[in-house]
Order: sequence, then structure tokens, then C-alpha cells
Amino acid sequence: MAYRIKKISESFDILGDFVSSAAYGTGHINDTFRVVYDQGGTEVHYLFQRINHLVFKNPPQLMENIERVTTHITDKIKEQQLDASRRALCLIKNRDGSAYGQDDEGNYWRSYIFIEQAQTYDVLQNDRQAYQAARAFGEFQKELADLPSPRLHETIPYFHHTPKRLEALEAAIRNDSHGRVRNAQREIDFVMARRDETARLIELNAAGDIPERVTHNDTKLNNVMLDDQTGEGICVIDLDTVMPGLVHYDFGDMVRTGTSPAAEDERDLSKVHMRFNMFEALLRGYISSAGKFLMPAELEYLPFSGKLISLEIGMRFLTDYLEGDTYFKIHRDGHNLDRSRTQFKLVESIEQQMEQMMKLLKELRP
Ligand code: ADP
Ligand code: GN1
Ligand code: MG
Repeated sequence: MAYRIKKISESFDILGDFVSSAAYGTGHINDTFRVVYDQGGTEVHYLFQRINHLVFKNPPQLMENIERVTTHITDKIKEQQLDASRRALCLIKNRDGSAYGQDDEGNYWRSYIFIEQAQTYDVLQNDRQAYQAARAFGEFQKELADLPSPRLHETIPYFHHTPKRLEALEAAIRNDSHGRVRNAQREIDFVMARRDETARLIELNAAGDIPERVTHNDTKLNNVMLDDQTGEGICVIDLDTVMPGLVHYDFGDMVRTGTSPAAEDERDLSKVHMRFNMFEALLRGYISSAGKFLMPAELEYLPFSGKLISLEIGMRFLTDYLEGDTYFKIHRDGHNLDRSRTQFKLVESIEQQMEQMMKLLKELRP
């Protein structure tokens, strides 16, 4: 692998000599590497990613989205006289001038400036981090509100169409290709008891009550970098799914990934629950940046979105488990089933606190 990365990195417009590369991060889809270069005696880092083209079927279109989005955000940051190289992802061009390179096997690769002295967190440590992360994601939506046309490409069609995710789960149950349905009956029943709620946001959008916007769509809290020194949410990353969507997809995934003290794949379900103070911090942070543009109907469904997206991602993990683990990277047997269980435990915890969540929303809404 190191050889392959050395070779591909040489096709990018980077000065100096390749020193080493190492796998980086905990993402489930792409392959990420931190690459070290020697530039006249100074060690400089770059981030390289192999785009998973089984998941993202059209990498050139995906990269066109990312170029447009990063350029737009960079321009805005520069207008504010801030350091754009730490506050927006900065693509390194390939030597042929394009935003990506291809290796001999047809894999697509891209490279970014490595953002130093900032981290992502798989599990948040405190509510200050939750506030900062949510503020940054809201800011990101705000910056993209005036992205010039055309509409961004849909890199994965129907990505957050929860009823279609339910259909996929039902098909996986019918096929039972790996004989695993019998291991997951409780989880299947859990989803089916909530099936009527899966279409709620889609219906509100179809009725014209909540608008389509440019959204991130994968706002796992480890997709925002927090500055080591100030704790500020400085840069939103992982832009593969930036495309038209509903704000709820973003806020919902923040609740899913930012409120539980346990990891996404925790086996001890007694550790999994929604910490109300973390929800409060997310809501406060998100409203601090997105509050100015959110419409009343959008605000109204923010608490529900936490439940819906946790249910939806749980359904996706469960579907992948039933289909034999072909989508999400797994690191042990039953990994996707474990992940689905934590999601459903979180759904339950959110349901139990929904009344207080709505009460808090009333207090905080601008
Ligand atoms: P995945 O789609 O696999 O989740 P990400 O784009 O989120 O890939 O990258 C994986 C991890 O790599 C992130 O969680 C973050 O810690 C780190 N990372 C990504 N981009 C950068 C960057 N430009 N600078 C520094 N670290 C980065
Ligand atoms: C994947 O790439 P990563 O790990 O940030 C997935 C998300 C899921 C998430 C669950 C393109 O995100 O939709 O919510 O795993 N990304 C894609 O952890 O499917
Ligand atoms: Mg990521």
C-alpha cells in the first residue's frame, strides 16, 4: 500500500520528497492516509483519500461538487480575513490540473492540505465541544446557502430518504441471503413499530412546508475539526455527501453521534443514552449560527430529526448486517448488528426525553 500511495502522491502537485504514509481516521467508507513529505528539511503532512467508488458511483461528479463547495467557502473565509487553509478543506491539484488522480487499478484519489493542531472526536468529551461542532455545521450550511447554481450532483441518490431505506431493509429481510434474520428479530420488530414515522420529513418537504437546502448529510461529530488551542469548531470535513437535502439530516446526525457517551458500536447498551446537556449544547450551537435562516417549521422538527436519523442509520447498519456486510467496513463478526443496536437504544432514549427536548426548543427558538 505504501508503494501505491507513494506512486499516486507523485502525480499530485506537491513539492519535496515522499517520506512515509500511514492509515488514518476511523471512517467507514473511504481509505484515508496521512502522508509525510520532506520539504527542504521540514516535515509537511498531506491527507490522501481513496474514494470508495462502489459507494460513490461517479467520483468525477463528486469531486466537481467538492471543488465548488470548497472554493465557495474559501472565498467567504478570505473575505473575513481569516486563515482559509485551516477553516476550509484545500484540495491539492493533480499535475494534470484536475482535482483528483487515478491509479493503475482505476481507483480515484484526492489530496488535501493536512489541518494541524486540530482534532476530530469519535465521542465528544464535553458540551463545549458539542456547542462548537454544531455551530460549525450550522455555519457551513449558512455559507452554502448562496452557492451559485447549478444544483449540486446527488452523489448518492435518496441518501436520506428514510422510507426507501426501510424498503431496502424489508427486501433484505425477505431475501435473508445470509440466514441472519433469526439473529435480528428484536431489532426488526423495533423498526417496524416505528415505520409510520419514517416518511414524516419527506412528506413535509413534498408539501412545501420545509425547503430543500444545501446540506452536509454526514455530520458525524468526527467530521468537524476542533482547534486544539481554542476548542473552536474550525473546519467541516468529509464533503462527499454535500448535496441538496433537509437541515434535519444534519442536525439529526449531530444528535445521533454527539449525545451518547458510548461509541457507535458499544456492546454494553446500558452505556448508551442521550445526554440531555449534550442535546442542549447542540441545539444552542446550531441555533447560534443557523438560527437566522431557519424557518419555524424547520426548527419545530429538530428534536424529531435526532430520533429519525438514529433510526435511519440503525436501519442501514441492520440492512448491511442482513446482506452480509458489504457496505460499512466491519472489524468483527456481528459488528453491524452491534451498531444497529446502539442506534435503536439511542432512539428509545430520545423518545423518553422528547417532551423536554420540545420544551427546550420553545425556550431557545429565535
Ligand atoms: P471518512 O469518509 O472515511 O470518514 P474523512 O474525510 O472523515 O473520511 O477523514 C477521516 C479522518 O481523517 C477524519 O475524521 C479526520 O480525523 C481526518 N482528516 C480528514 N481530513 C483532514 C484534513 N484535511 N486535515 C487533517 N485531518 C483530516
Ligand atoms: C458513513 O464515511 P463515514 O464513516 O463518515 C456513512 C454515513 C453513516 C456513517 C455511520 C457515505 O460515514 O452515512 O451515517 O458511516 N457514509 C456514507 O457511522 O454512507
Ligand atoms: Mg468522516
